[in-house]
Amino acid sequence: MKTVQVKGMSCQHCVMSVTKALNAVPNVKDVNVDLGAGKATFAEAGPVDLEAVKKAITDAGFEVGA
Ligand SMILES: [Cu+2]
Repeated sequence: MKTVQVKGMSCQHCVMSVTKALNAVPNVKDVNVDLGAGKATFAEAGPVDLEAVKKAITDAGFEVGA
């Protein structure tokens, strides 16, 4: 599992947006977004481009933490 910090989520709608964005990235699966912790975890079905993950999150209107 990979974990990325997601900043800017405030409600369940944000969770859905981030989940949807991550699911659209190739080889990302089993996405789980934790609103309270401000984190998203996912499994990899193959090589996952982390830049694509970051772009998906920022394109959805959120920030990726370090
Ligand atoms: Cu929200």
